[in-house]
Amino acid sequence: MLLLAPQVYGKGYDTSLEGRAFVDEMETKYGFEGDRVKALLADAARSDDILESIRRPAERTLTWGEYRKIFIKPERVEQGAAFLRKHEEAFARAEAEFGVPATVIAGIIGVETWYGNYKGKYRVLDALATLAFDYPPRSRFFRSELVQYLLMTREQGLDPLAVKGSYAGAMGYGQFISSSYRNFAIDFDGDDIADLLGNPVDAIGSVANYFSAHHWHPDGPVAEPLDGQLPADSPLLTGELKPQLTVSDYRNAGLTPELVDDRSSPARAILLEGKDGPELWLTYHNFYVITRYNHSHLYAMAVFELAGELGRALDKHENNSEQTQEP
Ligand SMILES: [Ca+2]
Repeated sequence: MLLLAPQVYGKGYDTSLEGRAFVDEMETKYGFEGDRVKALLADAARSDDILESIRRPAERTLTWGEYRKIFIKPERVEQGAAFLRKHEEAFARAEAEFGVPATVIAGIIGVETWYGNYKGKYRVLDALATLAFDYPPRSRFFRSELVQYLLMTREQGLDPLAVKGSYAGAMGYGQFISSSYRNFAIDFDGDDIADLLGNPVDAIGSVANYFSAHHWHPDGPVAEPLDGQLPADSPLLTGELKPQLTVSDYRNAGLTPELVDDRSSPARAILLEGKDGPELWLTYHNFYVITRYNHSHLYAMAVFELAGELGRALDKHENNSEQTQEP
């Protein structure tokens, strides 16, 4: 009896079963030319680098102490302060319009791309095709992002072969994924184009818009360090990113947060492995909002701390300018 060899459809994503179904969907559901989508998939290259990166994100392999060191360093603070001063008007407008502090917006762009200096080295098409068709654990999500990417590049008049981004297909100053680009990118400099790839002003407005849409509370607290400790298995260290307890629960356990008077405010304590040992923090609603950008409390803490450093750097700069202006 002959054993049937597994059917081979060729090497490119255009000839695999999933690829052909994708082409059909783009044609029938979204009105793309089938041959055009097929050609794009034929051009898309599978990348082992990308598969390796998605399996080992820094947020899951590093301690807070190690993670913090990457993002909170003098050069990143100095360049961030310069970025804030350079785009002062756009930051002020974003703050006024969306209620999101300039330093938090700059903190995001600083952590994501070092203020636009590293926007990613992979072709977004390669990243999304690789993860959509060769990474089963998240193929649904990335297949959907690949659909969104083709829609986004069509809407924005971009060449889908040309855009570069991260290993996960995130693009531009704020590393928006395709669905976020379509939902939250705004034109913020008045030229009617929402360009997050090359226009820092549009990126500043769009990051603020993203936070506002995810219910950032203007003037709300983000996080504060707590004196005292909790055992690692304490029920007060809840697992979910969204706060499940309140300030009251933590006060009742003898902890003394100071930022919030309202005891019914949602809060979540987190225990971090810092460079000098364990750090206990109480995080609030706005900290959770930062995790809507990247689902990691280490990420949110890095943005929060960088924002704090940027605020101090700006104050210092202002004080120095005032002193030099004195007669
Ligand atoms: Ca624009």
